[in-house]
Amino acid sequence: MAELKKVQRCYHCGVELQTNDENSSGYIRKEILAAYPEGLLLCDKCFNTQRFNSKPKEANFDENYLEILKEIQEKKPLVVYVIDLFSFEGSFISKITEMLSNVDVLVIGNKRDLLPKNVDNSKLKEYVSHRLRVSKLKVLDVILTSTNPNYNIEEMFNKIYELRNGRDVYFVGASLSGKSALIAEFLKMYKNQTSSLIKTITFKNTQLRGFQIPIDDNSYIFETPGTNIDNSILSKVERSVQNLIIPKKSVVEKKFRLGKDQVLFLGGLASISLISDKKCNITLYVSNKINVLSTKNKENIFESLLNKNKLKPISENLKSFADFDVYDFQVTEQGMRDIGILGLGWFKFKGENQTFRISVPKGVFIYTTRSKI
Ligand SMILES: Nc1nc2c(ncn2[C@@H]2O[C@H](COP(=O)(O)OP(=O)(O)OP(=O)(O)O)[C@@H](O)[C@H]2O)c(=O)[nH]1
Ligand SMILES: [Mg+2]
Repeated sequence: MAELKKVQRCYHCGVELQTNDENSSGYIRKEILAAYPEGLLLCDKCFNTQRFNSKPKEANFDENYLEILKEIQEKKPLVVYVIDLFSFEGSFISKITEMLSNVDVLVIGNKRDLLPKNVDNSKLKEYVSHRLRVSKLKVLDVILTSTNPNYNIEEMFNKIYELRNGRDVYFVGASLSGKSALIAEFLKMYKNQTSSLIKTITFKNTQLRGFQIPIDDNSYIFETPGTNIDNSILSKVERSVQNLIIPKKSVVEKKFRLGKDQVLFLGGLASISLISDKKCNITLYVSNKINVLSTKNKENIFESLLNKNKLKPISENLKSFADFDVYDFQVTEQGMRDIGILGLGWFKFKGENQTFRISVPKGVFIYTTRSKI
């Protein structure tokens, strides 16, 4: 009689599993297949797209951008590193900071207007400077700025002229950090006293374009294109939701006392809960357009609140809890700490060996640092 042999297929997409070709459909590693001969298995592709909950990843960036960094390494200009103070950690892509490590850097902490007014500017500057030095950048100075309304713009340009010492100046920084807005403000005060014109250029060996502004007959300010932040929540939601997530004015601090079995929903975009026993105070910094709902944690709570229209804003891309990565953060450090969700905001608390459980849309970066403010 013919022998029946079961074909092993992916539990999610149904494709036949195979262990030979990583680049063809149905691939699964030999060891996994061997370890679970009778298991319900997923092919690699489904594992990565459906269940994947790996370590938070750095953003990918356009490899062309490395060519601009090489140019900077060769020319040793003054680099003006623009950082969005509200979405600070998005600026630290290790390959980029590594390539800037031998260059003079003036750090601009932009969007100061989005942080509460009562925040101590000198402590904030110290924090920013420390964070960049940890990333091995050669920080000459830090200036906090805003273009909305204008704050310290003139100081920034005086500082650039002082520090550049006849050299070119490169504006560098993540997309949306405010490079173009700062340069637009600068151009309002700028008088071209050279024989060259302001023009857009294509950077050497790339298709990347930016502005070139003459400062004297031998040197220029270059505006480089921003590096993409594909691990920010902004890259995971639709335009209308992005508009609610990006604060338009100073964020209002929100204080909560979290107990075990309680969960905070930041709209339908993320959640924070406490796993450890001892109650804990947290202060949350997110756009004022995000409704924060505090509720008792129970099974299927996300779907249940979603169906009852209790969460605002929500995204078309986040319809079930399977669309989220879930992380447990066991806090081992003492003192004031932040846990942040890139692009969305962060919360501050006192480190006391707590464990927080955070859920974020798949692929969104989360981090913990010493408290910023
Ligand atoms: N609240 C606030 N918003 C700002 C500030 N500076 C810029 N923005 C806003 O942030 C967004 C991005 O600013 P851009 O100047 O286009 O940023 P960029 O760094 O040039 O971005 P790329 O060109 O993508 O690299 C815009 O919506 C600006 O209006 C600021 O100081 N405060
Ligand atoms: Mg720009």
